[in-house]
Amino acid sequence: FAMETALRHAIEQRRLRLAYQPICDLATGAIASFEALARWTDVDGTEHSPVSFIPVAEESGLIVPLGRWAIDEAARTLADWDRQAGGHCGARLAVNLSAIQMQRDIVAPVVGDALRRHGLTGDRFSLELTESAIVSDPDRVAQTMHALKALGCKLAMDDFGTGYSNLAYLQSLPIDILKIDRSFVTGMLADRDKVAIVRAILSLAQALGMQTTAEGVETTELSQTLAALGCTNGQGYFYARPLESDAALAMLLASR
Ligand code: G
Ligand code: G
Ligand code: MN
Ligand code: NA
Repeated sequence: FAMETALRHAIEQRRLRLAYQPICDLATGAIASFEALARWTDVDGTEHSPVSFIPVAEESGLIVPLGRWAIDEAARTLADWDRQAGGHCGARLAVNLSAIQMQRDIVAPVVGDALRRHGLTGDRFSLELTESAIVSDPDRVAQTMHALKALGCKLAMDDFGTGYSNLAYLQSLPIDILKIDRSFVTGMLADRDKVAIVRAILSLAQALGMQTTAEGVETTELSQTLAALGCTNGQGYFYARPLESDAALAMLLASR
């Protein structure tokens, strides 16, 4: 329970922060949006990875306050970036939603409140969810997704291709973006099976009228190959690592 207690205090004392990783148009390199990723530096200086603290948050129920904080913090940042840019800063922010958060919280009203509080329209946000959310409680998740769409938000399926669900949900749920999991992208230039999977995902997305984001774009060759295959956007170390807010805004302003 040591990590749970420390995480509870970190949330209460607002010691979590968000890092922002650009998602770029593969053809032009223009920044389309940033994914907001939770970061936690403990009081003793330890940097905890979300890979370890998000599961603790989910098991303990802390994912509800953590998730609410992330949504509000992302909206606050976007409003701040708009102020510093002297108008619409030109980017959208993507926030991750966990399956358990969607079961336990009323996510759409929470997003609506954050948008209102910070004077933002819903089209400035996208929400990333995983197939596990859909499997866990399909009716509730469908309702939440439609409510988020009614706010004007975009919806992205995260880590696409790695879940355990069937594909039927793709035709019934209002999904705008498929994020191709990094495991298919890493090493794809030397692996015809991976290329085949990426092609299949791209063709599925195109047929369903969805945009695509490739995760794990680490090289210029990957960005060019993915663009040539018709993938819309890319995210990865080739463009930038997750950045502190100031550095993310500087990159955005420099790219305009
Ligand atoms: O880049 P990074 O190590 O930060 O991300 C690791 C994992 O943690 C990713 O799967 C990411 O989706 C998840 N993650 C990061 N921040 C959040 C968050 O605020 N909420 C949820 N639910 N997951 C997050
Ligand atoms: O599950 P999700 O895709 O939200 O996870 C994002 C995670 O991927 C974060 O841990 C982030 O730091 C990491 N990440 C982002 N871009 C790259 C990349 O180009 N290569 C690798 N290896 N990891 C990346
Ligand atoms: Mn994500
Ligand atoms: Na994720």
